[in-house]
Amino acid sequence: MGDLFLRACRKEPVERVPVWLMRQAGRYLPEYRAVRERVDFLTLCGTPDLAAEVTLQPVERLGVDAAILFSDILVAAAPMGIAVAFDPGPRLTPAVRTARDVARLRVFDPEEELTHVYRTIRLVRGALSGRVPLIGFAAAPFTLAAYLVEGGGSSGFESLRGLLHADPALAHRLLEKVSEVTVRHLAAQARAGAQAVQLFDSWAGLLALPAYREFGLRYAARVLEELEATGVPRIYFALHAAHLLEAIGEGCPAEVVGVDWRMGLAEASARLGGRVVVQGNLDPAALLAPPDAFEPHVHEVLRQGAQAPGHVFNLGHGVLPSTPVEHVQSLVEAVHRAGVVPAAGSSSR
Ligand code: 1CP
Repeated sequence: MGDLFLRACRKEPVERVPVWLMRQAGRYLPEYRAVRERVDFLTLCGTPDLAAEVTLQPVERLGVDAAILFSDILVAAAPMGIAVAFDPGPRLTPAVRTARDVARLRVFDPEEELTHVYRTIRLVRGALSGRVPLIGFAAAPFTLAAYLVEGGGSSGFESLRGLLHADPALAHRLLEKVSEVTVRHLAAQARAGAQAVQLFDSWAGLLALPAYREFGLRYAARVLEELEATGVPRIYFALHAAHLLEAIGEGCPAEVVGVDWRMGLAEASARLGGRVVVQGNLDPAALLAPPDAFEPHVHEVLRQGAQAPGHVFNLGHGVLPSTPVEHVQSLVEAVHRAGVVPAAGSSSR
């Protein structure tokens, strides 16, 4: 049972649909908030004992079928030479705008600079002792580049989008460097014990299809391709990406593709080409309502997921901080109850 999630990623038979949740370790959990009262977010990410404790919290509380490393997509920016702060949104200084800025970015050795992340992974694997698998993650190159060029969060990331038009060659040099860092960081996570990896492309949806192919997909695909040798399942998640699904299905070497809540999983799976396992996609806002109200939506997600070659239940994006923890518990129980997959050959499927 401990490898249910990994079997689902590999399209192997499963007795029920596995479930984990993006941002399952986070502010909706009282035990997470208790840790955060003592330490700030970056200290938490950088302290293996605490990061491991927080990674395990949702496994203990919810009984999810996978753990996800507690870290952040922006931790890879600091060793590149960019100061990262959260107040509370991210602030990256200096912003990367010119040829000189890009040339100065360090393509570093993560085994030396991000040792704490891999130590966290080893601690978590030891504590889990095979109960559920551990997922590692990083940002897709376009998404990390968006934060580097903007110097922080943004709703439209106009700085990077402007750069793609003003100096595409410079944007490519930036994406090359970010891709190399990302491959190294994820390969090191797999070596340390991460049993699957997810690439978060949270801002890919800002691009039209041609720009996405050139600046988004190309680099995400390169990262995932280079990770094939690790043997761990690769998950690619792009937000707001309904218009990009055909391109992702054709060009993205991932075993699993995450889908946000804006499109049904059956249609998403068909547009992806019907070959990959889909992950998702309950609207995170559904969990703000009581279980009676969201359970029909859970069943609908499961019904549609059953039409794909494989399904990992998740939300369409991260758990919202204001979500009542009891609702999240009810969700996991509902998926565990309802997501039973009929044995092969059974006529009910
Ligand atoms: O105050 C706090 O405690 C910090 C809130 C928080 C948390 C819990 C941040 C700041 N990051 C995290 C953890 C985190 N981030 C995880 C842990 C594992 C889990 O899912 O449980 C993961 C996978 C991420 C990934 C991440 N960080 C993404 C990609 C996913 C997504 O949400 O689209 C992004 C875009 C970030 C950047 C980030 N980190 C934190 C914030 C507030 C933001 C968003 C910044 C913005 O406004 O652009």
